[in-house]
Amino acid sequence: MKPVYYVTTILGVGLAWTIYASGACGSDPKPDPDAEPIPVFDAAIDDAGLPLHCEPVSGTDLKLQEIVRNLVEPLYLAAPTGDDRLFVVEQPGRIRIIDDNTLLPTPFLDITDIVRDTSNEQGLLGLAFHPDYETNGRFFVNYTATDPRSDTVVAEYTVSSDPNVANPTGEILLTFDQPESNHNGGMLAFGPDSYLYVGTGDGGGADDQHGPDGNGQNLNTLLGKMLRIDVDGGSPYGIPADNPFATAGGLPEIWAYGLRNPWRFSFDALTGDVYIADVGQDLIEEVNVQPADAAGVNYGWRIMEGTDCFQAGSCDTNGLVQPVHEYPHTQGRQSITGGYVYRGTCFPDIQGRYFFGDFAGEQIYTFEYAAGAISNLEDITDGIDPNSDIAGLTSFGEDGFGELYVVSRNGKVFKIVPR
Ligand SMILES: [Ca+2]
Ligand SMILES: [Ca+2]
Repeated sequence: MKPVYYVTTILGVGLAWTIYASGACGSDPKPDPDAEPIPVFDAAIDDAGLPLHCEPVSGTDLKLQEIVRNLVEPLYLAAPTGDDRLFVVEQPGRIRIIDDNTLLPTPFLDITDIVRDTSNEQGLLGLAFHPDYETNGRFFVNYTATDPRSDTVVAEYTVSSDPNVANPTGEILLTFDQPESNHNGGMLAFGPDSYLYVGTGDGGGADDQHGPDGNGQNLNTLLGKMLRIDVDGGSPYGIPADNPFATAGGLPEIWAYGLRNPWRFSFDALTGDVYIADVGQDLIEEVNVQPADAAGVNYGWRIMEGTDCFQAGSCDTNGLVQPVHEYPHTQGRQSITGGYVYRGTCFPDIQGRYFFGDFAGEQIYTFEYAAGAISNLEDITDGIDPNSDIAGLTSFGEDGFGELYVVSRNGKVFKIVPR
């Protein structure tokens, strides 16, 4: 059954997610017997005698190859380093495993009973595997909770003796109040420093309306921030000593601030640079890039939306970091979905290109970044197979070998491959 999509304008236009999947609740989670599996690469051998993940394929013209369909509102994909499986987050509260291009029927984790997803931007929103997952089996999730109702929770879980099934009960690391149902951020990722980074939205509503100066610029709230915590020290976590407000000036978890809804961010696996795609209000979507060690960066919201002053003709931009790329709400675009810098080995000709898209417009773009500027901005949407049928580009994903995927809210996962 094909879900029906329609546009709504709850709380005005320009909110992070304004497309509802009305048919999503009725989607059939069973694998589609008609789905064409992609061919499994013949394993080649590298110089050290180890099997390579793939045989390198040349080419810069790209397309999307469908891997699976019939997931329920998928919104993220990840994998432990070096793991052949793909782990897909379903918004209602499940993590599903794709193994050899097949969706396993039993979820890796099912926490739908404690996840609240009654609003469009709520649910199980993020997943990160510990850098040493292979030996310690630890992973982390970010969700909006049934109790306390709608609060954000970051929790730790572990794998069971069955590698395809997690232990059902986790430990809550961090929880904070959400004043509105939207702008919950939710992204989790480990940085090159092995600390866990948490993207939080400004709390929601519109115009960062809470508090006299909004939440983005308020250093005494975790909302509108990038947090950075040490899950290997302290209980339930530690504060890295070089966090900018570790001892004074703001909440110690804060790494960066001035963010509206950094729905997706990632680290370049080669350079360590962090790429933060921040969803705009009514006008501008933006991508920010900073060195991994840039602490205490102010990304500007709500003083600025992109490179415009927000709600005023002029503003004090002193000390605010400007995006490296921005685009207006044209061509149906209104909610950026950040992706990854490609550092895989299967497709060497696209090394170093950053992929991103838009949830509403469903276009896909790439650019390259160096020394504060981008180059070779390219719209690769035309290369997408029209039958690929992206409807709600919720996320990009990176597998255990650096290969990239696209996650569509209509239940499909695609791999990015040369045409
Ligand atoms: Ca919220
Ligand atoms: Ca900004």
